[in-house]
Amino acid sequence: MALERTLSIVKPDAVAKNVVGEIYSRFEKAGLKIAAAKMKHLSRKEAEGFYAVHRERPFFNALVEFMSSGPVMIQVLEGEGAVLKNRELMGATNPKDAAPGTIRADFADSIDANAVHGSDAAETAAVEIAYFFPSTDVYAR
Ligand code: RTP
Ligand code: MG
Repeated sequence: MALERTLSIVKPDAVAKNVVGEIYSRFEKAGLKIAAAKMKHLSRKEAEGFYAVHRERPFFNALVEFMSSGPVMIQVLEGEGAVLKNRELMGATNPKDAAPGTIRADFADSIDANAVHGSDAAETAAVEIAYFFPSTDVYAR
């Protein structure tokens, strides 16, 4: 497996629930290292730009509304197979389908308020990381 980086976001619902530390702990226990991090309240425009691939989808407005409803924690995770490893830790998009012990099973309330975002491939990870962090703000771990 290759050393990878992936973009992770703790969404507004999970920040509001005060479980950022519990979620970070799961990353660390799985061997993922935090290579960059910041808290940010996304504007509508920033949320639209980030989720631009979904702009034609019926849920786009709700998604943008939710992602700009409160501060999020944005981090770059680094480790062996980081993209897939993070997706496994997150669980399925809809918490009803998420495997027990995953972040979404434990902290998400609905398919909209689903606690975390994670890049879905190495290529999208590179684009998403650059959307939020200049390369000088990402640290090799
Ligand atoms: P994310 O991008 O946030 O990590 O989530 P994901 O890969 O698991 O799911 P994706 O298909 O990329 O969808 C992005 C977010 O849009 C919302 N969604 N709603 N109502 C629906 O059918 C629906 N489908 C997706 C979810 O909040 C999902 O996280
Ligand atoms: Mg996605």
